[in-house]
Amino acid sequence: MTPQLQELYEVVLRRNPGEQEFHQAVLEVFESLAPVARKYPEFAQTKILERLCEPERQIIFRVPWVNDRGEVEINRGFRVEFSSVLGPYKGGLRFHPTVYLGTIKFLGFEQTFKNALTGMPIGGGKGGSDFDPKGRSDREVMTFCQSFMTELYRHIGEYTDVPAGDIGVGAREIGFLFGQYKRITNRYESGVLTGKGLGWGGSLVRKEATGYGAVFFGDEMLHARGDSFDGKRVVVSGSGNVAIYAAEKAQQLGATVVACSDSGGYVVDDAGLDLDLLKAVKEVERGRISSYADRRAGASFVADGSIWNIECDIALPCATENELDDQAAITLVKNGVQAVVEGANMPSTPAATRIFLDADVLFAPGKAANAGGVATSALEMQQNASRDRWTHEYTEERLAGIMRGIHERCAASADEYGAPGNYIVGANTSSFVQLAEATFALGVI
Ligand code: NDP
Ligand code: 2IT
Repeated sequence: MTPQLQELYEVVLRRNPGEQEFHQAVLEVFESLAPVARKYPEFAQTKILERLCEPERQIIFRVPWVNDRGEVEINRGFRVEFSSVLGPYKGGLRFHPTVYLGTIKFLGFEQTFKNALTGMPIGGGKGGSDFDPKGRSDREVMTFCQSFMTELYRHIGEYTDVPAGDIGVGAREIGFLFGQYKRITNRYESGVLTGKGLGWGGSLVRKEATGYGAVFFGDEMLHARGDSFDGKRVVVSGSGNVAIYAAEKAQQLGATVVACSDSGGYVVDDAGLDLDLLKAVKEVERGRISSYADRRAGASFVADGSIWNIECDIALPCATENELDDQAAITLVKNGVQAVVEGANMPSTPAATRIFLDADVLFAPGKAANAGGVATSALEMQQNASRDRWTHEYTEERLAGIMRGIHERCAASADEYGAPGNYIVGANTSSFVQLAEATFALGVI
């Protein structure tokens, strides 16, 4: 980092105390930007970076609701509208008990750069709540979502801010949120939320898009080295939306996915995951991963220890931030891992990332590799705006083309800024230049 970037980073630390994940996300971007700062002195003169680190708007609200026992519960709701220079704020909602402002700001910051990288007209935002949907009845989830939307509706809209899902928020929650928005506003405004059900404005392939896109990106990286997913042994962490469809596409491309996890442990299944069973356990029953192992001959469940101890050629972290630390990275490298593709947002710690880069492991940062989800959300918005409905084949082809484009932009930008093969530098510089040019063009706003 240049002394100017270091100074700026210290300002970010002072202005956002206690928000460790946000600091981490900002630092990772700043570490890539020295050559960009040298090339474009006008960006520093107009304080572009300071502006990009300060969300345009941060909304925090009370979410009161009544549980099945008739008790009042209070949660905290967030929507951080980070940047709208490229389009309406766009990004998911996360419902998880660990959520606090720092989570949402890190995710909103990452989202802004990720969305720029897609090349589509979408700004960056993120929201959520410390509500824990685990173990709640459908009625409780609906009641919570209705209360959450009763405040959120005044801040969002198809030209303003378009939320979607993230951890703990899938089609069920999006349905309850959309229903309440529709009721309050008396508008059938399909484009206000993405990740909708297929029968009421959703897009084919949106559910699969993040996981499929991550594997498409990984495949592009492997092709650049004359390799592919075919015949590879793969470990996926998590067993939610991103993990399931990353595993599905990896297996379609000829890999064997031998493990996945949830917060209670991991399963090893050397024959390759049975995805129909996994979907039945996780999507239909909303059960735990341990019950997959109970029902699958040859599979075993491990409650303690790290999934990253399992030998593999390709690692796909698809659960949550900082789930893959330096110890895990050392083990993966020792076991011969060839590529790490981040399906989750910021799953590798900075120390783990350095270990992969030093060992010349192909490394795809989340903001590039998992951008297929939000890109397909933008395709959902296009279909909503034109009241059209595309086929599965066409939509998946669009997604694959978008991931090829992101890979090309990252590779070219890494070359341009003197770090060939470094997709972190490529992603950060390419998206930053695009955001900075638009911010500069729109004046001091
Ligand atoms: P889901 O809620 O569908 O699944 C999350 C999975 O990760 C579950 O298996 C969950 O286990 C596990 N997990 C979550 N938090 C923790 C934790 N603190 N410790 C251990 N395991 C945990 O979420 P998604 O699949 O949608 O999201 C996964 C990641 O991908 C997140 O980083 C998200 O931000 C990112 N992402 C999601 C996109 C999307 O379109 N959905 C798009 C781009 C990125 P358990 O059930 O036990 O909690
Ligand atoms: O992190 C992400 O990119 C998402 N959770 C998806 C956001 C979206 O608007 O589809």
